[in-house]
Amino acid sequence: QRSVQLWAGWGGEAAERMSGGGGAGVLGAGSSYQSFVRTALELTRLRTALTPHPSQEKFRLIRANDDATVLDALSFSGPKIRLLRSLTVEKKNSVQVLDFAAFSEPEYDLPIFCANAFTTPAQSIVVLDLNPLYNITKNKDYKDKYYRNLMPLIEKYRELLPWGGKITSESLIFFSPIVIWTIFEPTEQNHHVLYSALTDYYKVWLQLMDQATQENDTTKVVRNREAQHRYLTWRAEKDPGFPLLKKLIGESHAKDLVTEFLFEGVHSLGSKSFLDYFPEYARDDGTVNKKRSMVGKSFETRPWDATGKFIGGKDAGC
Ligand code: BLA
Repeated sequence: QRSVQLWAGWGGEAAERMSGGGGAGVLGAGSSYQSFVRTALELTRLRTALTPHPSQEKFRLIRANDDATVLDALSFSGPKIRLLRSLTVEKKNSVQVLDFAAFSEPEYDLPIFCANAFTTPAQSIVVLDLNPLYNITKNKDYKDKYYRNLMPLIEKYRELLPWGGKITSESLIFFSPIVIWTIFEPTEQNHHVLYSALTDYYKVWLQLMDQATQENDTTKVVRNREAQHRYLTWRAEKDPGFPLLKKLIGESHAKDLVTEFLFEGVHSLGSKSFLDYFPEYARDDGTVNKKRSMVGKSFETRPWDATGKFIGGKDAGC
C-alpha cells in the first residue's frame, strides 16, 4: 500500500471513501488539490457572488496531449475580485499541480493570493503566500496595513512547513514575510498540514477582501493597476511551470494559457513590457534573457524574522 501512503492526500478517511473502503484504490494528490479548490470556492461564495470569467469558456475543457493527464481550469470574477482562477493538473502516480490565485480589482490594493504546488512521488514544491502588491521592505505602510497582524500565521507553520532552501533571488520581491516556501516528502501527514495552511491563508485573504474599501483616488488606482501588471508580467514570463505546460499541451497553447488564463491581464492592465519592469534581463540584442534568475539563487534560510523584518541582506533587490 505504498502508493496509498504516498498519495492519500489530505485525509485517510477521504482516501478510504474514495477507494471504496478497500481494494487498491489510490487517491491522487491532484484530487486533493481539487478538494482545496472546491473548498476555496465554497468559502468565497459564502462571502460574495462569483460569476464565470470570460477566460473560463476557452480554457475549461483544455486537454493534454497524453490521455493520462487531466487539466482542470476554472475562473471567476466578483464585485471586488478581478480574477479568481485555478488550474489543477493530475497525472496518476506522476505529477499533481495546483496553481490557484486571486487578484482584486485595481480599486483595491489587496495582496494577491498565490497558492502553487508541484507534486511528484518524490517531493512537493510549494509556494503559498499573500503576495504583496508593493515592496514591503520599502513600503512600511503597506506592510503594516496587511502583514503586521498576520505574523502569527507563519509561526504556526514554520516548523511543519520549513523554508525550502535557496530560491530564485528575484522571486523574493514578490513574496511577503508570511510566505510559505517549502519542499517536502509527499506524505499524507505533510499534505494534511498543507491543506490546513492553504485554507488558513485563503480565509485570511477572503477576510481582507471583505474588509477592503474602494480607493477613489485615481492616482492610487493607477498605481495599484500597474503594480498588479508588473506582477503578472513577471509571472507570465518566468513561471517555473511553463516547461511542463509546454510538454503537456504544446507551446502555443501553453503560451495562451499563461497569458490569457493564469495571468490574464498581462495584455490589458498595462502596456509596459517585461524589460520595462525588469531591465536587468535585457540581452545585447534587446530580447529577454531566458534565464529565470540574473542574480542566481540565494536565501538558504528564511530571510524574515518573526516580526516580519527582512534579514536576508541586500542581494534580493528588496
Ligand atoms: C519550482 N516553483 C518552483 C520554485 C519556485 C516556484 C520558487 C523553485 C525554483 C526557483 O527558485 O525558481 C514558484 N516562484 C514560484 C512562485 C512565484 C515565484 C509561485 O517567483 C511567484 C511570484 N509550478 C507551478 C506550476 C507548475 C510548477 C503550475 O506553480 C507546473 C505546471 C512546476 N515549479 C515547477 C517545477 C519546479 C518548480 C517543475 C522545479 C523545477 C524548476 O525549478 O524549474
